[in-house]
Amino acid sequence: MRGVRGLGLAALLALVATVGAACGSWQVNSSPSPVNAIHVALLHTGKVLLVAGSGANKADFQAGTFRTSIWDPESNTFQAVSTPWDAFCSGHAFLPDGRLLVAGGTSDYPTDTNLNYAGTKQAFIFDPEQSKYVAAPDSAVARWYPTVVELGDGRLFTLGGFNENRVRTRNNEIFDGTQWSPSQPAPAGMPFTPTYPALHLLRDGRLFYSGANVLGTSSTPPGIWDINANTYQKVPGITKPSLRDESMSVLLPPAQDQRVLIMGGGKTDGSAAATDTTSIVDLKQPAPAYVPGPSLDTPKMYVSAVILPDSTVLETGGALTSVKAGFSPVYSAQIFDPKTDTWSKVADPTVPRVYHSAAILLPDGRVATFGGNPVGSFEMRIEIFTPAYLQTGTPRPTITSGPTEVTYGGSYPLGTTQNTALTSAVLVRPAAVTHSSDSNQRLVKLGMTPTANGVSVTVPAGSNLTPPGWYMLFVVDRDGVPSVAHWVHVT
Ligand SMILES: [Cu+2]
Repeated sequence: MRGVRGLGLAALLALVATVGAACGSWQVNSSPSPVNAIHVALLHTGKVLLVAGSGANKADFQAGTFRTSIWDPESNTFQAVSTPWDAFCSGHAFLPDGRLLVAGGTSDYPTDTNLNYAGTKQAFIFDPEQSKYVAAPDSAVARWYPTVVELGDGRLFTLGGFNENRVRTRNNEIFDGTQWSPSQPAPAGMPFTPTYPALHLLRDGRLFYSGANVLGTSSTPPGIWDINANTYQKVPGITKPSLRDESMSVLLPPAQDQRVLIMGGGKTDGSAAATDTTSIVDLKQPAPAYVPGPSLDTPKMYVSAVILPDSTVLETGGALTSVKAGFSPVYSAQIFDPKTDTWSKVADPTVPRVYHSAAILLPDGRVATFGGNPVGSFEMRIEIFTPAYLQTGTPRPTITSGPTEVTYGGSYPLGTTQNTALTSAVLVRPAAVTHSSDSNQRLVKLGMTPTANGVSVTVPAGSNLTPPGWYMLFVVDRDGVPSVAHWVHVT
């Protein structure tokens, strides 16, 4: 009897293990974040920058207590970083040399007479080599909730946000690594003042505004903005345009396909429940239009979406409605396959991720999630998703040698433990995410041919497709199993 029961349990456990292997698994990290992880960026050192500033905590703001920490996911250790201004609600993007511009932030919290926050002109550059912030010139316009997009020439286009008078700005600027210069406002008649607008750099150098934003107004339709000619081509067809606050949009992998997926969203003021709808647009078309995509398995806003090295997209976390309308997290995650435009269910996370949460791809192929800000508290736990591609039981491909510096159009030998079994080599931009917004997230497919000792990879021509900077290079085998990333600097 005992033996039979033991066998039954073993069979059951085997079944559970099989199901788990198909869905991946989540694990809460043994150490919580020491700071309110509202802004999260993966540095090319492999460490993770966690930026709180005052961390949505008015008492800390008033005390001048601003925090940043560096998490090393390999040693699971944290290093405090002196933070010279309130980086809470700043915007950020990597410079071509791998340093992170952190622009704007908070100069005041809401008052009795004005419920808006006030932005700051302050900007700093985080240097991963020195593990410290270096002062940058002030921007001309103060910004709270701005977006920073890297252009193909490596300059950082910065737009949006509330200024020091707590008013939405139309004034845009460009940071060239040394100084700021003004860029023209969006065309007349285009009220382009969203906060944390999601803009995706297209192969032709124009910027696609997906409709995803925070503290939303739907008064600006999705469209393609040529910031040089200053023209704006509307992109029609998005479903539920008024429910794209705290949605997330992603340039679908590979970036060569020039398609964008927008998923979920709601209303920050809590006046409506979140949506489960998605829309997809093919921006290669001369007159692109969104078409409905497959729905999420649950309505959600505060969506986190992360490009994975196997050219799929994980979406996770979120809530059924605004945190202002109650604490209603959803514990769900799915993976989108752009080859079939379908979602697959994966294991559900266990930690709630609502307003001020974030998720990033780690260099080892796992995904880490951070933060979340229900009214009156903050989620400090870090939870890590191990995708099914790391649970196949087969050996991972390994990159044993390769270049550090690569250039557009160049071909490079990679030493790998497999050659003909590899099906793709890709570059993935390291995350710099906040508020469901990471305009610079992308995966670029490399040319790849087998060699005697590995593969030869070719970087595509054109810096708009692969803006200059540091990328994670992964090779992926025929079972979809990625290597650990090899960092390369693209110029
Ligand atoms: Cu915020």
